[in-house]
Amino acid sequence: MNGSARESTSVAIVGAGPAGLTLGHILAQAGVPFRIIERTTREHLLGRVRAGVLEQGTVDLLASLGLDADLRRRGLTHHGIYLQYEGRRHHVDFDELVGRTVTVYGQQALVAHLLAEHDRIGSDVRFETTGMQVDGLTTSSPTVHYVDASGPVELSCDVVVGADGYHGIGRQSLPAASRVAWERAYPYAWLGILADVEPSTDDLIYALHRDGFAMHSMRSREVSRLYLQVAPDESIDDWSDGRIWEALQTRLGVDGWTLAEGAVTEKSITPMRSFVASCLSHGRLFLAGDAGHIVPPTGAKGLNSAVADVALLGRALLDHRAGDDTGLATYSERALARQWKVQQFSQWMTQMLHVHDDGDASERGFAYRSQVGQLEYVTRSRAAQQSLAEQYAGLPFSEGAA
Ligand code: RFL
Ligand code: PHB
Repeated sequence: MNGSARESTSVAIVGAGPAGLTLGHILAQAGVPFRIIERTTREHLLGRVRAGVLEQGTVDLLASLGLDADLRRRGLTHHGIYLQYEGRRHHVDFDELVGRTVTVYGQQALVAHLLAEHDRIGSDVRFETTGMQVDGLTTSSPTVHYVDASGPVELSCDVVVGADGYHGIGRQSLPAASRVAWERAYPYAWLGILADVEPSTDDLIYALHRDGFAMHSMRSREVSRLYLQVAPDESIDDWSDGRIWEALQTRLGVDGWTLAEGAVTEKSITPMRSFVASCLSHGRLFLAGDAGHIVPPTGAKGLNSAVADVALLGRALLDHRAGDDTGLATYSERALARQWKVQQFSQWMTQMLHVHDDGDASERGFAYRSQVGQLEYVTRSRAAQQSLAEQYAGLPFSEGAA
């Protein structure tokens, strides 16, 4: 680009979501130069309400980087989840079944903390960039082109990391042959709210109800997070706060328990999909997080998968700096081997807990009754519960190809 400022770094990270920000900290701690280039504003990043559950492996990685101070203070340790169907609620006790727990800590809080720590250590993070393009990926010195407030920039680097989410340019920069992906859209979406009210439960409740799935999560002792299965083309304008609470009361209700209501401070509808790219690398470009794979949120795996990817990639980048490229060469295969197990779990939880509206009355009845059968099996079989607990609490980050 004519007139571009020519700059250089070692690792160019596209995207300041959980994947990009965490990778930045792994590199910072090892003294590897990097730049994080983000399209949106800092305010937009800080305003996004998304995931809520951190696996033990995610918490451990953050702790190993010294990034767990806020998490320890504000995160809520959960020993299991409730599965609910046909008006009955059953506890699945992860701690007792597999000796592990999960931590409820909002992605919003995590991103805020990771950014604040980048500010504190003086990391190179650029916001509000446009015109992102990458080239020279199969050379030893690729270039990232973008425009920021100072004008066009030509950033040469050693490695480019596409941590830029599902809609980013990282995946689009793969050659056509490597861009093959497997995908599945679901015929429903999640309507999520944040409400200023003390959670009415100790552990998260996942409920199958004839009207559709509902979930009770939380962000703190004062803030509840709740979700409802809705049609994918549903308009949020058709869901008054009153209608939302009424649906939540119906779907989450069990005898002798009350769902406390409070002021709704945020509401949005999110479509659901499963998506896996066939390859997470091309030359010196590596994809991490939602850029390479998406899961429906029922298994609470998206954010955790992003962190699992950068744990592997960070290690591989440090080995690369030390002259060993084995980790980079096998990154895609290892990350995808773990990811397919996560995909299967997320799809299984989703299928088991959502109402399927397709087919005639007999097919719908068949689907619902076999889901109830599956939930009865899971809530009565220790082996099934152990399998659920092992996967929900999180497979090892090193879980990959043999
Ligand atoms: P992100 O968070 O999408 O960040 C990508 C960043 O890249 C930027 N970007 C660009 N920057 C520069 N140039 C470009 N051309 C760019 N294009 C894009 C974007 O602005 C953005 O800032 O991806 P990352 O880091 O891979 O993180 C993934 C997670 O955000 C995501 O998987 C989770 O939020 C998914 N998820 C959940 N995951 C869990 O592990 N546990 C949960 O409980 C959970 N619940 C959820 C969820 C996602 C949800 N929604 C809204 C999709 C619940 C919901 C409702
Ligand atoms: C959340 O708290 O936002 C949350 C929790 C569990 C999920 C999905 C989302 O499976």
